[in-house]
Amino acid sequence: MSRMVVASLMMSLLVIGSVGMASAQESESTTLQNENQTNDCAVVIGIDASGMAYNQTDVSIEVGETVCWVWENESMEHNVAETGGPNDNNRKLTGVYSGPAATTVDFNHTFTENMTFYYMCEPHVSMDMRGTITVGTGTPATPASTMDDKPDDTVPGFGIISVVLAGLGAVVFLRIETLRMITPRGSRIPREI
Ligand SMILES: [Cu+2]
Repeated sequence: MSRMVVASLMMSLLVIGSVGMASAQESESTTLQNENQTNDCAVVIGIDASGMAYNQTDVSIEVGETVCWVWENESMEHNVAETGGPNDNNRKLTGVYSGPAATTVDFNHTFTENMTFYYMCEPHVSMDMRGTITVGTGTPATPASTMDDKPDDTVPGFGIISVVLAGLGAVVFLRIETLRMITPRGSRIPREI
C-alpha cells in the first residue's frame, strides 16, 4: 500500500512541475506582445452638424490607444482642454491641451493608463461642449496595486521540496488514520509488560 502512495506522489510531482513551467513561459510571451503600441487613431472626433459640439461625446478605448481630434475650416473656433471632472469649467494647467481654439485642428493624444478623461472646448463650455474618454477600466476607485502576490518561481528546487514535504505529511496522516481504523474504539487496555 505504501508503495502505491509513493508512486502516486511521484506522478503528481511530475505533473505539477510541468504545468508550472508551461504557465511561466506563457505569461512571458503575453508581456512581450503588450509592449507593441501603434500611434494610429483608435477614434477620430470631429465637430457635429450644429457646429457647437463634438460629434462623439462619450468614447471608450483600450489602454495604449490614441484619440485624434480633427476638424477643418469650421465656422467657429474650437479646442480640446482637459478638465478635472464632468462639471468642471477650468482647464487643467498640466493637462492635455490642443492649444488655443482654432477653426482647423489636428490634435491627438495616446492614453497609457486606465482613466476617465474629461475635456471641454474652452470657448463653448458654457454651451456644454464637452467630451469624455473612458480608457480601459476608467479611473480606478482605489489606486491599483502594482505588487504581484504570486511567489517568484526563480528557484525551481524550492517548490519541489515543499511538495515532497507536503506529501510526506500526507503519508504520515494516512498511516495514523489507518491505525485508528484498525484499532477498535475503547480498547485502550494497557499493554502487558
Ligand atoms: Cu467649441
